[in-house]
Formats: sequence, C-alpha cells, structure tokens
Amino acid sequence: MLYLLHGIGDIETGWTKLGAADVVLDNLFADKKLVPMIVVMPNGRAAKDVTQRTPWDKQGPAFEAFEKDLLKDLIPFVEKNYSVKSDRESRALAGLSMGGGQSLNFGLTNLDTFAWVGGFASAPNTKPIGDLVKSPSETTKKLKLLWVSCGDADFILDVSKRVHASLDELKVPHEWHLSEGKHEWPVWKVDLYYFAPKLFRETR
Ligand code: FER
Repeated sequence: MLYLLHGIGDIETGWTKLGAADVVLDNLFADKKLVPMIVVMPNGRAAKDVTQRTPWDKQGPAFEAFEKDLLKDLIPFVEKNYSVKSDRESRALAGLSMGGGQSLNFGLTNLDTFAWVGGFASAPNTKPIGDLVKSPSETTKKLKLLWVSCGDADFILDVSKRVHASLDELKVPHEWHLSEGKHEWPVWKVDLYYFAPKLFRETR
C-alpha cells in the first residue's frame, strides 16, 4: 500500500492527471521493476472550506489536520473494506511538496504505521527534524526506506537540503536525490519512477 500525497496546487487527481502516476507505475510493473502495490491518492486537505484556490498561507492547517484523517479514518477504512496487507512494512507514505512535508511529518512520527517514507520537494510545512526524529536509532531500525529528493532549481530546495543535512547529522540513513529541475511535475514523475521500485523489498 502506497499512500501518495499531492501538493498545495492540487487535489486527489493531481498525481494521475498531471503526474501520470498510473502510467509511470504501470510501465514499471510491465518492466518487472515494481512489486505489485495498491496506490491510494487522497485529497490531503482536512478542512471543509479549504481548496487548492485558497491562498497558500491559509492552507497549512488543512494539510496538518490530515494526519488524523489518514491514520484514524482513511487507512482503517481501506484496510476494513479491501483485502490488503496491513502490517507496517506493507505501508509506504510519500508525496510532493506539501504532501512531502506531510509524508515526513506523519511518516517519521508514526513508525508503527509506516516503514517506507518519501518526501519529494518537501514544502516549508516540513517540521524540524529534531521534532520528527526523537530517537535516531529507532528511526534507523524501523524505517526500510527514507527518501528525500528535490530539483536543484526548486525555489524551496532549502527545505530538502535542511532535512538531508539534519538526517546526516543524526546519522539516520536516507536516500538523497538532487535532480535537475524546478518545482514542477517532470521532477516529481522522475522521483516516483525511482522511488516506487524500491518499495516493499528486502533492504538489509
Ligand atoms: C511555501 C512554499 C511552497 C508554502 C507552501 C509551498 C505554505 C507549497 C508548495 C506545493 O505544495 O507545491 O512558502 O507555504
């Protein structure tokens, strides 16, 4: 199960309509590069009146509040209604920008729920790593993959750089990918292309 989250300008259709996630993943699967997986692409705003057209500085709380929806509502719903694996090592959480910040914020503080976490071009909603990694040894032990990536010309590259440097300082293993590009879909599609094949495999 991969829970894949969108950014501030998108809704739940962003990853397929603009990111062609279905096509990228189907092609990887056809090439035998992907462990079969089910991808859930929810709307990541938990607020009644906040949409992708709401000014950016007013959207933060809706993205933050989604943690409770994801953990207490969406994942239980999926696992109750569909025949899916429901152990932590069968759950991945990744996203782009605001969704990248959500993935790092929620993933790193819920290690009993997720073993695979990815932040693509994570936004300033990303909390300081000191808040997310209380025990570097536990994080290291429990995470199968921690992926941090960004385009080299992204206007919020400093967020990912800070995450990468902080994780290095704490000696928490992670994959750091600096790719070519701005804050744009071509970068995130490539992120998905390289991130997804790593999921749900033996790592050590
Ligand atoms: C910001 C810069 C970028 C910000 C949010 C973003 C809320 C998010 C971008 C995206 O999701 O694509 O200052 O503040």
